[in-house]
Amino acid sequence: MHVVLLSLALAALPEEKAILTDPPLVPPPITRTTPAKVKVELEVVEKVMQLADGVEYTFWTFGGSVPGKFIRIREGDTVEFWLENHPNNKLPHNIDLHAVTGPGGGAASTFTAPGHKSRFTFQALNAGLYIYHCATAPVGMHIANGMYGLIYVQPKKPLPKVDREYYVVQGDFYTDADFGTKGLQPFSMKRAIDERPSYVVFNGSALSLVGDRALKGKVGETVRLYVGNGGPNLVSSFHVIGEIFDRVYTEGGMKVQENVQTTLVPAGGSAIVEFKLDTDGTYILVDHSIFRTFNKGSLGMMKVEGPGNKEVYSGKEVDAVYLGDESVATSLKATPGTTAAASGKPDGRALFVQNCAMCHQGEGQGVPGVFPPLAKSDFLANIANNKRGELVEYVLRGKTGKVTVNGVEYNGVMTPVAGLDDEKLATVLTYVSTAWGNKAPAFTTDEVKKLREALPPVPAPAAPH
Ligand code: HEC
Ligand SMILES: [Cu+2]
Repeated sequence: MHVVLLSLALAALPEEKAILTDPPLVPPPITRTTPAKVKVELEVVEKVMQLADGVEYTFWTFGGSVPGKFIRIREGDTVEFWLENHPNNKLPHNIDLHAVTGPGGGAASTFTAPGHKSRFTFQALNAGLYIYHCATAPVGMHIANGMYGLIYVQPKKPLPKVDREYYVVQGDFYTDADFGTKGLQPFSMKRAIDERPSYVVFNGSALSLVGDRALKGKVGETVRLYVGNGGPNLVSSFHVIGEIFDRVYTEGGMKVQENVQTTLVPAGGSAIVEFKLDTDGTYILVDHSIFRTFNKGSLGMMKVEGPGNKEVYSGKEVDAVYLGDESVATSLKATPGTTAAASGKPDGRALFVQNCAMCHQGEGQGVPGVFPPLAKSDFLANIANNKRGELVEYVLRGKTGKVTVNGVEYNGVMTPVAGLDDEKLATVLTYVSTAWGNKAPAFTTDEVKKLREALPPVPAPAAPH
């Protein structure tokens, strides 16, 4: 009796085909108020794409993109799911949808060889935002190659309307070569097992959400991000620099948390975040495990067009010289460890480590793109030989603007170094001029004294306006 009723009910459901979208787009909200039978067709494609600028990788994908296509259905829908494995592919694949109630989330029922397709049917019992992923052995490798995406089971009572919805999924990638090594990079099982990714990116590439591909918005609009983390290993501390999430549906469920700075997105998990665009500018999506952002690619952008709101955010209002507290500067002069005990004379290496190495690094090698090298620097050689007063000025007054060192341009800020008397300054300048094979003449205390006296006067602090 029950069986008959059930099949009658199934037969009565209206049928439709799900709209699937590539990241960062999300299918339109479902406006139906009753369940339907929804057909989803997802094709597995193995293909080479860019992991970063000039870096190629053979991705395995659900629908040709990483993450795979966004699937949107409604709570209570019956889903007829088709997995198609393209005949040009080399491997069998399957799919485990976390939105599925049933063994393996569909994995065993969808195991499909190249040139075949499989079908299974499930009922979407629980609303929420769910990861789907391949679960074919070696599972970690299939996920690491990009086989994940999001399926949103829209609640019967849908979330409030917003102006824009986007789709962003983080993933970690494992190549033998370090970040940025050009060319086609093979997967490294060793690094994957060690959980030492060379890339951590949004939407399958360090380039996916930057420049022309940045997410877009306008002041006054509301935005909802469907955020996922494919892993396979890392947990994401998802943050948007310059925004506060007005609402977060933590872990992609139904509970709302308000006013969140950073939300944790587990591997194989999700979050829905919402915020209003209150003023203009570029907002940066990051994993706040921040070396991943600056050194492994987890950086995306959202460009918000004006008119800006100066009451919400003024922009820079004052840029004045700040001389600090004289007593602090004086106490710094007595910093221990900068004087070699035996001779009483300051030690150049120690002074360098204490005053310069935090930026220019321990062997004067610098940090690419940020701090220029002092070791074998043609720029340093030039000023230490010919413009010795300028070098004194750099250390005492700081240095901004462009400098070109060994053909590479830097445009950073060197802050003034406090607490160096003439003897110590001479010692540290001698050290950097002669260490690591550098060949500029040494600085004497007398010379530094004269150069210091010859410096232009410090401009009076500009009055704040
Ligand atoms: C807070 C970080 C920082 C500290 C500390 C620092 N520098 Fe620099 N330094 C920089 C940056 C950044 C530049 C590039 C400035 C620019 O782009 O205008 C620079 C540039 C230089 C240059 C010219 C470029 C080159 O590589 O030859 C010299 C020389 C130099 N610093 C010497 C020193 C010495 C000596 C000390 C210690 C007494 C020191 N710096 C401390 C950040 C720092
Ligand atoms: Cu697979």
